[in-house]
Amino acid sequence: MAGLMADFGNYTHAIVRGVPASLVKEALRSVQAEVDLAGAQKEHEAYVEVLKTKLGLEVVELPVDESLPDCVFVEDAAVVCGDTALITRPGAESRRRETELMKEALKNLNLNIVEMTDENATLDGGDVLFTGKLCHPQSLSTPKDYAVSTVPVLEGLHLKSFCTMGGPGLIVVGSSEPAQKTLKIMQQMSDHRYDKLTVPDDFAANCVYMNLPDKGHVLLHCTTEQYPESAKVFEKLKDRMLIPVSNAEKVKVDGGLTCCSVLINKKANI
Ligand code: CIR
Repeated sequence: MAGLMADFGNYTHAIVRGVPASLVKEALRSVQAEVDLAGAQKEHEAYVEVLKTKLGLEVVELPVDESLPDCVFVEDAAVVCGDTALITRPGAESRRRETELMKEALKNLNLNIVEMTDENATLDGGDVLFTGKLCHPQSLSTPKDYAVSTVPVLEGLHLKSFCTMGGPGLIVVGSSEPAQKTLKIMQQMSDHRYDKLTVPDDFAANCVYMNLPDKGHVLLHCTTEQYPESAKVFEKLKDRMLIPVSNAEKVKVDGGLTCCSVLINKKANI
């Protein structure tokens, strides 16, 4: 774990997958909403462009599969910690096959693959928050060699829908009561002390932190158009390269910024 902590936020590769047309009608969602396909594809392309061009990550793009309406949300198919990748067993039956190409891609990147063998267990990557010190999954069985603490998610789809890392030791969390309560439980369960940054909108707490050798601290966060009050909070973080990224369409099917990539540090296992 010590090596992982030193490398927190350091990534060389990202795995992404495009937006299928089937997302519009068939992607799972907690609230009925009309998704504009072209808009969703455009904002996803802009997201991938940030990873590739602005940040210089090596991006592996998996082919879109129309039979998997939620396949753009690759985060849920795997949890990568250092040179080990856990292939998940997503809770939604309709999402289970998303792991097939993800597993191949992670194998091709020479990561050690761990699979969930318990047919009764389910896990979505969006439920696992790696803090650099400890893993906080929403539930259930993860490989034994990770230090984990389990937290109940009182509201919202995934743990990371309202709670992510904004930097080493800094947890970004939404201001709703359930979000704050979840964080409190997380802190009570952990020996580590975290700083907290509260943003007014729960979904805006879903941001992506990186620490890249030639860029320093980087934060992909919500745009002013989408969440004006939360964007103001991020804009105060002067020591980071701040990159506002829109997900106005994908959020209609509960997709946040972390959901659209699996980030990997290949330097860990050259
Ligand atoms: C779902 O409901 O499963 C997808 N429509 C959205 C998944 C978003 N993933 C995430 O928060 N990690």
